[in-house]
Amino acid sequence: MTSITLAPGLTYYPDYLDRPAQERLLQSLREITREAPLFTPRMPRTGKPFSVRMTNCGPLGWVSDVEGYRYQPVHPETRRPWPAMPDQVLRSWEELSAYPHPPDACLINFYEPTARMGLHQDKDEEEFAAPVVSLSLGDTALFRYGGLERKDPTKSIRLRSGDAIVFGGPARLIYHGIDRLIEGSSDLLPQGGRLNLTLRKVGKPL
Ligand code: MD6
Ligand code: FE
Repeated sequence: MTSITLAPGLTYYPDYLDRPAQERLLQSLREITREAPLFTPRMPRTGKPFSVRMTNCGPLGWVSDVEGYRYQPVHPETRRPWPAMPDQVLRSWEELSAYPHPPDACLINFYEPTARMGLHQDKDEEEFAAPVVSLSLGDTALFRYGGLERKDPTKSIRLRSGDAIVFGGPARLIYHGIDRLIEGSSDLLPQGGRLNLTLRKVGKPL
């Protein structure tokens, strides 16, 4: 397994999932989105829709609407519990997180070719001792990351299908976002676009 340290706590694993593993994960995600359809999150206060659609698996899911950002145990539209996390996802967490408890949330982001995600920090969790583990499938994305303050200088890397990144330790709260996709860069998703999974430990361990 190749790992590249991009900054203290920020590790990049190019080609972490080989093509058969990517196809298995995609199949699991198809089953998850049948149970828990992709929804369009909205910005707190303004209600402006995100360009990315989302769903979740695992005990908790991240949602955003006019009321704010939060984790909750049910889908915001169906009101049903989120589907279980696939074993493959749990194994990736065990391999990459160096954290002794399982994740309790896996956010699934789906990008159409023109979708993007503005610079943000992942800070709605209680347990910052656990990293966030990210897996990418489908079209290549330009991923931007900076420092602990929004104004800090940024760098960008391309995240390709099968790549993993881990945000932990001093990088756990750095700003990051997706500038754009490179359309047609992967043939994994028949209609194009990109899927990103972020695995998190939300609550403090018991
Ligand atoms: C994405 N990723 O790759 C968006 N957050 O589509 C994230 O927002 C992210 O990749 C925390 C840690 C790793 C990430
Ligand atoms: Fe994030």
